[in-house]
This record gives sequence, structure tokens and C-alpha cells, in this order.
Amino acid sequence: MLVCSALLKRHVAEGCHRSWCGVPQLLIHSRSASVAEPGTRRSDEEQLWEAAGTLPFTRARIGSFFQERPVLKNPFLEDSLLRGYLRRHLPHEAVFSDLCAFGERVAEEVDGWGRECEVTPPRLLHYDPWGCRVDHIVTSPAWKRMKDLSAQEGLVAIGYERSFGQWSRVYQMSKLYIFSPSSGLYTCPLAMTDGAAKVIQSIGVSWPVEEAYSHLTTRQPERFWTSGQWMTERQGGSDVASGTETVAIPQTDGSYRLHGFKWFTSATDADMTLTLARVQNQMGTTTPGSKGLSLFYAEVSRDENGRLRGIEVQRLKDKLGTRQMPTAELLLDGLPAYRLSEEGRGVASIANMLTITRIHNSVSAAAAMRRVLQLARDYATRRTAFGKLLKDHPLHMQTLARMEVETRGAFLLVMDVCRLLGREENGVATQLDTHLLRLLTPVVKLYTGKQAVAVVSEGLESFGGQGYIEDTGLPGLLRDAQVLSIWEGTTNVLSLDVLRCVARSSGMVLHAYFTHTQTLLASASGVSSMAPAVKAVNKALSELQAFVQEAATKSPDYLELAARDLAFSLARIYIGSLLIDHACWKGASPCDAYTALRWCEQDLCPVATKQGRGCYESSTPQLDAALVFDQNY
Ligand code: UCC
Repeated sequence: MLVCSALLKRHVAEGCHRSWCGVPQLLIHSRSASVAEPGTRRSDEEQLWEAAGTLPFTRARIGSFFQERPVLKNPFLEDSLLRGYLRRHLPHEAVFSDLCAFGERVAEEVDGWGRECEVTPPRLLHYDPWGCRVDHIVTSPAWKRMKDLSAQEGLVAIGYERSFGQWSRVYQMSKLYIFSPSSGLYTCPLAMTDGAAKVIQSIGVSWPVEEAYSHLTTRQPERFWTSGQWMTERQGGSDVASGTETVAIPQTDGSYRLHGFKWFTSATDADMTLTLARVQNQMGTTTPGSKGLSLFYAEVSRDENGRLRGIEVQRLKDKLGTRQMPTAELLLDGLPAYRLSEEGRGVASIANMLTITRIHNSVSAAAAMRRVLQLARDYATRRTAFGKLLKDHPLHMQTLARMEVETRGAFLLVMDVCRLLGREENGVATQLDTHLLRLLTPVVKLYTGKQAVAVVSEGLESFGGQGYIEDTGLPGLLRDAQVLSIWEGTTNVLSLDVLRCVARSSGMVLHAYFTHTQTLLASASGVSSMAPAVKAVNKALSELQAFVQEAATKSPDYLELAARDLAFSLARIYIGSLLIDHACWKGASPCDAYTALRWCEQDLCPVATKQGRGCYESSTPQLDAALVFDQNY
């Protein structure tokens, strides 16, 4: 902790900050005093005031820009919940000093690169000056620096080195959480890289992916590879089973050639990819549906003429956000590949990748909330309105405190899922842990995705009009947050995944859920200050149990209508239990208790509330459709 406390002292003493969004200097609008040509002739009265020096805005003298910008400070030192959580679960000097130093680097250096990625988006060069097709995706120098940094800092490697046993994933994800909002979306390729390493590890680190695995998990920048995850095709991204048209043609040497069209491939400058395709038999036919899909590994390489082997980059996507990152449409025209799964086991085999990328997505969601809050609270200490600083307006503080409650809840849920992942990977998971991990992965992804959009949007509002100004860097936070509820499974697709894992486990995942929340609540027995929160969670758990029992007697349509509200209920109740548990830890602060109480004031079990109002009855879909397509007037 020595390095950490030394930095902390410096942080406090020197302010330890740099101007946020400072790097692309051309973007900073700091107007200096200037004198322009006078406008219309001054009236006599104006001339009098001007001579007295009390006529403002005269001769276009507008002075220097008068609003102070928010300052990004060390995101590790600024995050008391993160530090409290680690002090409780992973109190290692090495972890604290690494995160502290990394937080310093993020504030001082990396955040500027992130802005550079945003203002220098990738572009596609189809042809070289001599007319040769090259399909070169040109990225900014900052994007390339992010790759080297990711290797050096072990942003993927930490999860595989496992130096901290079952807590290694918590350590890795804490680092990514600090990095994410400054990363220029480099967290996206890292998520897929981590997911690919996980798939390879689960299948077995052997030929033909042994070498790839070592590239994905290395700390050496010159050896580090990123991976793609090419799943989305022209017919859509959610229904992979019927949307996948890509075929795999077997070759005599046991490899395959892939032919298809991948419609949305993220971070397409990757070195390799995992992808799905249908093996075509000698009759030229394939098996439709999920049972026809197999998992393939392919390297992205160029031939002696500089052309991509078996790939044409059709175009880059024009997206709302994540513009820092190249996303492309790819024509696969004989891409050499190796089959990694048994034939027909493609979806089940890539599911490990989905688990990892969904957890990364959740880390990024919690991180986006934390970042906008860090900036908003700093701004509240600088900006004066109506005669006092924003921090002295109770209504403003109430708004930020509500955002804080959401952010803390999201953080604990995310970290708990990382904890479970770490336990599973280190061979110490109980069956309960495994069930919980399966259930909570879609829950954490869908819930934090929604929270991030709401909290970041609220965060922008807390800067007033400045939050809407592009070159403050703030609007990009909202644009990038919007993707979090879309890719890697939309809210509804993941809600259905919750139902599917409940059904496939014959309810065991829910049994684990009820057992574990009760265990968490037990820590609060005898803590009178927590009584209202415990009571609320217990009531919600009873309601949830009653819902589950009744729903089991209903048709699948009933459950499907309730799926989204069920997933939200699972998230809110579980977060409530985590907040209570954390508030009862001996090192907890009064803020931890206040957060738990505030969180538990909301409707923790909306699925029971809505059930009580008849929202899932058989007449509802028709009424919903009539409302949506209302043509009565
Ligand atoms: O969007 C993309 C861009 C990549 C960017 C990455 C950034 C990451 C974040 C960065 C942070 C900044 S890539 C495409 C993303 N696409 C999706 O996420 C697909 C969404 N759709 C689904 O998730 C669907 O539920 C499907 C595709 C999984 C449904 O397919 P099927 O074939 O209907 O699935 P089944 O039949 O339910 O399951 C087939 C097998 C079963 O195993 P077995 O046969 O052993 O029973 C399931 O148990 O797969 C297993 N399985 C799973 N296992 C299916 N889903 C899961 C799961 N989630 N976990 C474990």
C-alpha cells in the first residue's frame, strides 16, 4: 500500500489532475480576449459608458472563456466503493499499487489517447494508389497505442495468469473498469480477445489454436493479438440459428474454406477470429437451424500481394457511437479456417465467449456510470449558478446521489459476477456458484446496459448545455453507452435467455438465487439500521417466489410476456442483497448503509407488481398490439 498512499497524498496535495479532454488541442475552445471591427456607430450614451469602462461586450471584447471544465482525476483514487470492495475481498499491496499507478496513467495519458481515437475514427482504404485492392483499415496512432498498453498492463493476461487465484478476474475487471471510459472503445477488442482465449481454453489449448492462445494472453506488445467474434450476418444478430448463411467447405487436409457475408464485425482490425458457419456436405447441402452451426477459427492474414486472404472488407459501418472502433461488413470468399467444435455444436461452443463479452459489457456499463459521475461531481465544485456552486444546491446533489446509488448497485452486481467467474475458473465453484453465474450473466448485462444509458444521460444533464456540446467529449459518453444494451444480446433476447436457463436447469438456477440472497441477508441480522432494507428485500423475495410458483402453472406465452420484468426483478433484489451485505461488512462506511437503504426504497419486484395488474394475461398482447398500431383516429 506504500506506493498507493504516497500517490494518494500527492493526489490530495497537488490536485493530481489534468484537464479532461485536453489532448486534441485543436478542439479546445478557449476564447482569448480579442478586438474585432466595431459594429454599428455608438450612441452618445454608449460612448459615455464606454469611456467609463463599464460597457460590457464592447469592441467584441468577450474576455477569456468563463466556465471551468471538469477535471478527470485518478479514477482509482476517486472511487471509494472500488477501493472498499478490494480492501474487503482482495487486500493485496500489489493490486492496490498497480491499480493506483494505472489510474494515474489513465488520467494523465490514456484519456487523451481515447479522445484522439474519437476524433480520428478509422477509415477504409479499398485500393492502393496503383489500383491494387488492399482493403486496409487505417486506424489512429492512439488506437495502436491502446493495443500495446493493453498487453503491457495485462488487461487480458491477468485473467489467465491467475496470480490471485479465484480473485484474479475481480482484479482484471477492476483494471478494465478504470480503463474503459478512457480506452477509446479498445475494451471492445479486449472483450472479444478475452472471450476467444476462454473458448480456446475450454476446448483445449492445442493445435491449431495453441499459438493463438499464447498471442491472446501475452503481456508482450509485439506478440499480442486481438480476436474478432464474427456472429452477425445479413439476416440479423439475435437469431443466430436461422440467420447464419456462411458455409464451410471441407478441404482434403482437414481444414475448411468459409464463404459468407458477415454483416457486423466489431474491431475488424483483429489478428484472428472465432466465427460460426454451416459445414456443407458432398451433396452441397447444409443442416438448417442451430444444429447445423459449427465453430471455426481463422487467422486474418495477407498474401504476398498484400491482399487479405479470403476476405473483402465491403465497407465500414456508420454508427451512432463507438466510432473510434472499426466495425465492418465482410465478404468471406474462401477464408481458410479450422473447425474447433464438433459439427453442430457451434452455439454451445461459442457460449463461453458470450459469457465473457457480456461480463465485459457490464464492466463497461458500470464504468461509464462511474466516469460521468466523477466528472459531474468535480464540475459541481467549480460551476456557480444562482449565486452558489452546484454542490451547494440540494436538488442537484439529490440528482447526483441518485445516480450514485444506481452506479454503486451496478458495480456490486458486476463484481459479484466477476467473483463467480473467478471461482469457476479456479476450480473452487460450488454448484450454487455455477448456477448463479449462468443466471446472473444475462441479468447483469441487460440491467447494467439500461442503467448506463439512463445514468449517463442524467449525467450529461448535470453539465447543463455543456453536456450537449460535442467537443467537451461528454456526448460521446452517451453515444457509446447506447450500444451496451444492444450488442451481445439485446434486453429482450437476454430476458429470454434467463427463461431458457431457468427451464434448462429445471429451476436450479433460481434455487441457487434464492439460497444465496438469503445468505447475503443473513449478514444483516441484528443490524437495526438495515432493517427497512432487509424487510423490503425479504418482501420482494416472497413476491418473486409467489410469482415463480404461479408462473409455473401458466403457458409459455405468459412467462415470455413476463420475461423482461422478471429479469429486472432478479437484478434489483440481488443488488439490494449485495448492498445490504456490503453495508454490514465491518469496514463499511455510512455511505454504504445509506446506499442500501435508498436502493431498497424502489419497487424491487416489478414482475409481481405487474402480474397483480394483469399485465401478462392472454388478452394483453392483443391490447398492446392495438395500442402500438393504433389507427382509431
Ligand atoms: O454484437 C456483436 C458485436 C461484438 C462486440 C463485442 C463487444 C463486447 C463488449 C465490449 C464492452 C465495451 S457479436 C454478436 C452478438 N450476438 C449475440 O449475442 C447473439 C444473441 N442471441 C442469443 O444470445 C441467442 O440466445 C442464441 C444465439 C444463443 C440462441 O441460439 P440457439 O441456437 O437458439 O440457442 P439454444 O438452442 O438455446 O442453445 C444452444 C446451446 C445449448 O447448449 P446444449 O445444446 O448443450 O443444451 C445452450 O445451453 O448453447 C447453449 N447456450 C448457452 N450456454 C446458449 N446460450 C447460452 C449462454 N448464454 N450461456 C451458456
